[in-house]
Amino acid sequence: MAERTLIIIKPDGIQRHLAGEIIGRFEKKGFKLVAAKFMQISEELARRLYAVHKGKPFFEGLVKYLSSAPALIMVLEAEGVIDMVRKMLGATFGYDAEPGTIRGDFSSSRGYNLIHGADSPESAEREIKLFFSPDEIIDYELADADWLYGKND
Ligand code: DAT
Ligand code: MG
Repeated sequence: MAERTLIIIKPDGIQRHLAGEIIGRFEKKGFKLVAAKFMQISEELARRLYAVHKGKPFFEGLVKYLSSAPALIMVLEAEGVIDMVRKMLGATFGYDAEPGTIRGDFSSSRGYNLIHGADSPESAEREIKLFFSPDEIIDYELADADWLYGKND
């Protein structure tokens, strides 16, 4: 099985009608969607997701933001997907994210940044477990996998 990562289109991404645009970028890149869930994240779950930031001045605001309205949570699969997704997200806030990245193209806020992506294999594993049970993650083949992931050797 190839590497997996967790992404969350946060409440501002849904409210601003950007979910399709964001998913489209990952689809066109060739990542395999293996799980998805649309839900309003509870405050408790938001606290667990962002546990590493507990105690920081922005923590309570961050928890409130993430749990304020529905979000779309997905698991994407591909070799190297964790780092590729992080590059596609751009820097943490849109005001200094590079154009061409999701945050750079669609956000200019210093608080709302549209999307979350796990930052390491350890984070990805922990975060996927917070949102999905094993039977909610679907193992299947993409018909164009050779073209998407071929190595020309
Ligand atoms: P990233 O989402 O790029 O991994 P992070 O893990 O450092 O960034 O922070 C998690 C979230 O916390 C981020 O998406 C938005 C919020 N955040 C981080 N730093 C912040 C700050 N200085 N002020 C307000 N919110 C902040
Ligand atoms: Mg982070």
